[in-house]
Amino acid sequence: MNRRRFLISGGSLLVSPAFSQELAIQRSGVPLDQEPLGYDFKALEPYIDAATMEIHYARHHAAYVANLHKALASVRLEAASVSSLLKTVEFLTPQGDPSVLRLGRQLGKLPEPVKRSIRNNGGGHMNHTLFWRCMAPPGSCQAEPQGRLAADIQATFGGISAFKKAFAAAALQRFGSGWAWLSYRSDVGLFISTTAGQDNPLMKEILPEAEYGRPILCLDLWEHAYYLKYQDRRADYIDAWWNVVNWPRVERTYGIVTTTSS
Ligand code: MN3
Repeated sequence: MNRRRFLISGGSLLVSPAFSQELAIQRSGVPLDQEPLGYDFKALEPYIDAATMEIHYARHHAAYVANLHKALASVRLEAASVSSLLKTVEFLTPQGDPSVLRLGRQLGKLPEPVKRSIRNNGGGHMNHTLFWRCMAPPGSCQAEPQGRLAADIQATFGGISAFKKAFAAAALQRFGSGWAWLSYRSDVGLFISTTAGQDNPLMKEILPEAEYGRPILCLDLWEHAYYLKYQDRRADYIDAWWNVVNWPRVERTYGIVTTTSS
């Protein structure tokens, strides 16, 4: 019996109500509108300040959503979710081959500025949704991963401290705006990567193969995510951010991505 089959058949421990609910969310994709934030703007203090959270969620993220809707409306395009839209992301680039999916064919024919807007704003909307989901008020949950995720982080990176160090190093090396990710792919297991702008590891067709995967944890590296409190001190922001990572949620997402196909 291979590992995946074992996890499915032996996975009764994984099926908590939160897991089932998040599996349903994962299957339906990221909706086209903003989810309510699961905590108050001030809840991540003192590590992420309330003003930054409010501006980030209610203005930056909201603007990505509004601009995505504007782009879709300008060409009368309808999509079930931002996930379904970004599955066809190859059609949002000049080299996209418009021959496979109906939505893809439609996207392939759109004017370049609309395509660019869908990639940037759709990516921005999806990335921020994942980002809010993987944070929680400090002290509200365990401070380190447990169980299988902890074991796999140990096996892959040599432990949680070594993982944090490698993740921070990657995040510091990303020049300008972008994101840092911990993702999973069945043939490589866990890996760290970064993306530019609002791209993400699900954008298979436009990323180098080594960077494609299913994200379980992400960190916003745009200055708007930390400048008010940390100014140019990105390293301090990253250090502080570990205090608000929602490890139980990240573990459940890991459970989902390692036991379901994408
Ligand atoms: Mn942001």
